[in-house]
Amino acid sequence: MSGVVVIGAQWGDEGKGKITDFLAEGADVVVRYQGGNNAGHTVEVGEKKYKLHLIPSGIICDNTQCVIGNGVVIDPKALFEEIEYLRKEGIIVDPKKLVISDRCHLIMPYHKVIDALSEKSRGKEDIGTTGKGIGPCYTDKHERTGIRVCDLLHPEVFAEKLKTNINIKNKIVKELYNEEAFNYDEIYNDYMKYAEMIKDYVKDASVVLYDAIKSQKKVLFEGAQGTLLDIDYGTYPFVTSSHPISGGVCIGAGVGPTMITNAVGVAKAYTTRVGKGPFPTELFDEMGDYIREKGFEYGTTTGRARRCGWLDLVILKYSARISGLTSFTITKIDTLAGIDKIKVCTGYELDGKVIDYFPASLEDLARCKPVYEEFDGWDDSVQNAKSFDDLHVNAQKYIRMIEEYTGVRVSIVSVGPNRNQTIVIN
Ligand code: 2SA
Ligand code: GDP
Ligand code: MG
Repeated sequence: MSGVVVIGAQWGDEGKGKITDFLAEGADVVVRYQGGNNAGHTVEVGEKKYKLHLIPSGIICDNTQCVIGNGVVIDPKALFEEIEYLRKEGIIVDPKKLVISDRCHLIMPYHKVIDALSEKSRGKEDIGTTGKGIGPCYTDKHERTGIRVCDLLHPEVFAEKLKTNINIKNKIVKELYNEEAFNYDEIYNDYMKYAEMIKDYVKDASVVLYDAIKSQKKVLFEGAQGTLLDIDYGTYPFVTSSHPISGGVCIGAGVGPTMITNAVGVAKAYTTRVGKGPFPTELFDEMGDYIREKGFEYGTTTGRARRCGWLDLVILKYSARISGLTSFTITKIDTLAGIDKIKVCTGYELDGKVIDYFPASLEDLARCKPVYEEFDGWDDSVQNAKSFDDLHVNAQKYIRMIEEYTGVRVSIVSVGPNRNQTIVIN
């Protein structure tokens, strides 16, 4: 049995899309299990660059089946725009290649409006969401008023649930925000068109995955966002509303924990974050700007500038524990090229003591001062390296240092955005 999960070990954008595509060549099925089109996963193959949001990165590989698990929230408009975009790029997307769980919750137009309004109402304390309606959709799921893909296929059920929701949402936006009401007929008609478009893709995805794993197929689970954006384990409340950690797979794809054999944590050689919230190793100086420009650190979905900082090993150790990581993939080694002295955070000083764990309380975290060690840098030659031994000796030391600190081996090093700029360490 072989189920492998690829997760983000930091605040997202670690290069999960690139690594999932790389590993997908040896996989039969690639699965998304949480999040929605807030994600932006980039895959570069040859001269082509693809940006994926909702569809698993395995779609680029010809013989890989893709599954959107029940834990994902689907904006049907965004889904069909992405399918259209991929088709224009010559990628086949049909019901044989893509399966969508009947249990996925639907992002509705009112979720996007409420996302924007609640961000506005938070003022300076806003979360910095992507504005895709993710939080309000998961809120309805847990409130038990959500509308699922299976409801779309039963128009009378959909109509009933939509009516109830519109009544509630209209009250909220009118009374609380003094905004325009939502129009039932408009939304109903649009979603009935989506029902027709989606119906052939819809299955009980958990059964598809169970059968695949039982018949010895290789299944890859592609996490979106990252550990520190997890609703339970992240920097709450500056998090997303789902479970990007490896444990999210069981709930978000409907597979048992015994079916997952490996968990790969993807981490950049430094740290980035987009949106608000604490970030202990953040750089506010020219070094931060250098990393942003060299690494082209701008949001794949929103285009927002990403905040940049040094590698934080406390975070990597935390991710390794929470997700039971069996290996790390370290990306963007090439971005740090040209920096003379590279700093790495090995602990936090909290009230006079050095700790090596990530505190739950943001108030404690705010008092943490990173403790740094300094490493000698390397040059641009790393982007042409084809093996670990080809890497500049200081880059090799950096990788070994990560393994030593976290106790988890590094199995892949990425030295550029392209699929062929990937080194496997045996
Ligand atoms: P949301 O929209 O409710 O999930 O936002 C809540 C927080 O989660 C963060 N978040 C992300 N962080 C990194 N990358 C994401 N995807 C895009 C990318 C982001 C973009 O690939 O670059 O383009 O801006 C992602 N999605 C959600 C978000 O910033 C909030 O901090
Ligand atoms: P994801 O959300 O984790 O899939 O990451 P994103 O696609 O949002 O952001 C990662 C960015 O870094 C993308 O533009 C990738 O093409 C790029 N990338 C991935 N790995 C590397 C690498 O090793 N070096 C460089 N220079 N870019 C990389
Ligand atoms: Mg991303």
